[in-house]
Amino acid sequence: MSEYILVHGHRHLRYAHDHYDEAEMVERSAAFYSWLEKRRSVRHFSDKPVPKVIIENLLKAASTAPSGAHNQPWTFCLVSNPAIKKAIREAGEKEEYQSYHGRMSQRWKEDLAPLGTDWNKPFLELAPYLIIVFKRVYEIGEDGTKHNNYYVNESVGIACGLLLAAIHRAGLVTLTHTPSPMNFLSKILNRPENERPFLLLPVGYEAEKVYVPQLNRKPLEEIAVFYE
Ligand code: IYR
Repeated sequence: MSEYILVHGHRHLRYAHDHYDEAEMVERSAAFYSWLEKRRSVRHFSDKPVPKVIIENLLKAASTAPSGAHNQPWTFCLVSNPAIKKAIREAGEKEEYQSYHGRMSQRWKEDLAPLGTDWNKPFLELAPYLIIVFKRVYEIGEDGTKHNNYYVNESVGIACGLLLAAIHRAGLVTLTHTPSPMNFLSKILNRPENERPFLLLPVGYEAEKVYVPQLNRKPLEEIAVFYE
């Protein structure tokens, strides 16, 4: 049993993080940045299968995210079943068709033009796995009372960020797909009332000879303000 103290009656374990000399910290942080910098949203997938254990590891990594009161307010649904993927694609494309043909403003469509997106979403069937992330807005106690979770969007957003990094680290690709409205996912996956769809991530290998939009990331001067 590791060393512990009691804080208001709750056990706190001794914790020591890894340390490096400053030169190594500079090197490690720079290397991590240049590796993350290579991550891109990819919209064209291969149907090459991905071992399930890899997907399980990705989810375990995502679920290390901090969350409000450590409520861990997320459920990850993994879809590899072709019939369910087809149902998701059909329902999703129906919504997207309506979005691209009326619900989205002209300005929005112009803003998306460089990304080359449209209502067609073949990746929903091609990618070997779809990860559908649900946020758990509340939990139901044993006596049937509802308890709201804390900072649900922030918590689930952070978990999704870690998931993106884990997918990149494994050598796989994804994109953050947010069909709108998303409630068809609750229906198809038969999710309970306390869960709401948050994000859909197709996961797999990129198609052969794939292209991604040319884009620039804002430089540090535009994203950070130092108060020294
Ligand atoms: N949900 C649509 C539209 C879309 C919206 C944004 I903001 C994007 O960055 C990309 C797409 C779709 O998935 O095509």
